[in-house]
Amino acid sequence: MTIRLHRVPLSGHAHRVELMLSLLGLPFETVEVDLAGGAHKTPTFLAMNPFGQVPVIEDGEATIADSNAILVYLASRYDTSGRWLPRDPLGAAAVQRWLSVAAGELLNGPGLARVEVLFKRPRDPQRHRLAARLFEVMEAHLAQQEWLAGGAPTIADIALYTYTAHAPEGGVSLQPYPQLRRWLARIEALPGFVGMRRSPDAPALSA
Ligand SMILES: N[C@@H](CCC(=O)N[C@@H](CS)C(=O)NCC(=O)O)C(=O)O
Repeated sequence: MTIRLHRVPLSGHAHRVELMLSLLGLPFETVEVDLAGGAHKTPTFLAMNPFGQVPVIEDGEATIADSNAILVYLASRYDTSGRWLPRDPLGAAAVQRWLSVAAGELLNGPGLARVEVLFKRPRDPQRHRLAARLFEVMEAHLAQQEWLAGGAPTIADIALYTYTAHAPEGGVSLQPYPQLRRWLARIEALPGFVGMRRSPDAPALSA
């Protein structure tokens, strides 16, 4: 059964789902949603996600919205090894902690700094302060362990990857964070890794 991923190519939320699908080796097809044309606010789309946002997946009879919820679903349903979403109490809590960071600090800092640049919106300096605080915390954490939620990659790493890797597109440099850059490289070396398209006039990702 082919999974349908409703997405836009420059959405890091959608990319984290595409990356997980690819790492799990699952067959999927992408459905491009015309956000500029308001396709995500039509009754058909709102029936899949009342918040009117990508990503959404359709997997047979199941429709799931929200990138982190989709990562939980994919790992729970398809990862027979159980390594992407640990079930033990401490492992599960460690993953959930970083999923919250992905929906909070990561989005509100580097994620929205990138949106401001890409869509030429007014700049809020608070985005860069949040990004610096987040990346300092991640840098210290990754000096202690190779992956965010323990000794092996989990959906926590996938949830945090895209908007961290693409932070330079929002003018947030990754140069001060060598541990962070090594962690990005470890994710990029995973079998099945696929990157997200860069914005055409964005700065180099290594900036
Ligand atoms: N919590 C949601 C956030 C998704 C989100 O912000 N999607 C953006 C694109 S990156 C979107 O669809 N924006 C259109 C809108 O909000 O109208 C998730 O993790 O999937």
